[in-house]
Amino acid sequence: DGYRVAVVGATGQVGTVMLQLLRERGFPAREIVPFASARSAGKVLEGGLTVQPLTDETIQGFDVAIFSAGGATSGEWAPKFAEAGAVVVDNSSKWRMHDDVPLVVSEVNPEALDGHRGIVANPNCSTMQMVVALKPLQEAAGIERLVISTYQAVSGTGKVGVDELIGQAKAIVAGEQAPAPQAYKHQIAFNALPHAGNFAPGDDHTDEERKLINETRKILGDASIRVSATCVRVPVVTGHSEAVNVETRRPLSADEARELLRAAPGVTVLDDPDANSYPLAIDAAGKDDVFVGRIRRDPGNEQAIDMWVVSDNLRKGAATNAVQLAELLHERGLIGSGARAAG
Ligand code: A2P
Ligand code: 11C
Repeated sequence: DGYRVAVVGATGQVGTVMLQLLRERGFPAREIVPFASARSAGKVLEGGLTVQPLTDETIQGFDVAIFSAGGATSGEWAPKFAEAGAVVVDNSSKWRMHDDVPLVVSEVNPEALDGHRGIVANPNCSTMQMVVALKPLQEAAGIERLVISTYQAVSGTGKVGVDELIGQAKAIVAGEQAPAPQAYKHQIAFNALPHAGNFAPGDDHTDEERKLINETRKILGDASIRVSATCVRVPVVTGHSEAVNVETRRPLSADEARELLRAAPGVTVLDDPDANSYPLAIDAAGKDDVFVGRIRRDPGNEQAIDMWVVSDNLRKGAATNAVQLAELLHERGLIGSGARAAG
């Protein structure tokens, strides 16, 4: 026995890791079915599974469906899977801010899953890793305000981002003209772009910055937290880094913050400046934890702490948390159409 599980977007960067984690972590599945676009239907994946197309027939009979195939696909197909009886864990931004959709990080607000009505949302990667590190500080001292600068890897954009960075870097190192930017507005190799995500018409913040502001408040359950965010794309393949200034509501020393973070689930503290020890994207890549270092008092604010937060954006930032949510749904008895909150 076990569940029948769909992975939608199974050929993508995040979907590939989802398939791997479902097996590695021993999720109780009797069958895992990969879905992708019609272009990939029939393709046989590593492990021998054949990619299915999304049709009204192929989506029947699932207990759980984990999506990472973009907002448009989730908008159309997540409700159909839910209607057909599956609980959907959706990694796109499509449903995150809907009032009746829980937005959940496994270490932070697992109880929010209890009210689900068929769709639960996985947060944006830059938000995800930050709130894992913020939760213990919030519990101890409350959070008044956050000032965040991100240094985001190109894999957050998808395979196109990775290909573009490598292609430009190779050309430049070989002394050739770099190929013109396509995934980004400007050259990403040997550069830093203050433009992660997209600007909606008339908005001076990118959608990535808006997600950091809005999703953080929803997950931490405190709409009064003030958030300032600047999201920057850097020529790193995997691993988002973030400089976070945390103003607490009650005093909290850097030592107390360090101890709280050492004890927090899903967090590894690497903080020994004398030994040049602090989290690095290349070390976090391939790991599931959120790494925190450079924990120190803000010299300009008695009640604020600065820290550096790094995690693998494809793992805890996406696939790992999605699989953890499926595990929590199982443990909490929330899979099966009888387990839904009344509409
Ligand atoms: P496909 O490989 O067939 O294009 P990434 O973010 O790494 O680019 O991956 C995106 C994932 O979403 C891929 O698995 C991709 O499938 C899938 N996908 C994209 N568009 C659709 C669609 N219209 N229907 C189903 N899956 C889609
Ligand atoms: C990035 N955070 O690094 C994005 C990728 O809302 O899930 C994920 C976008 C999202 O570009």
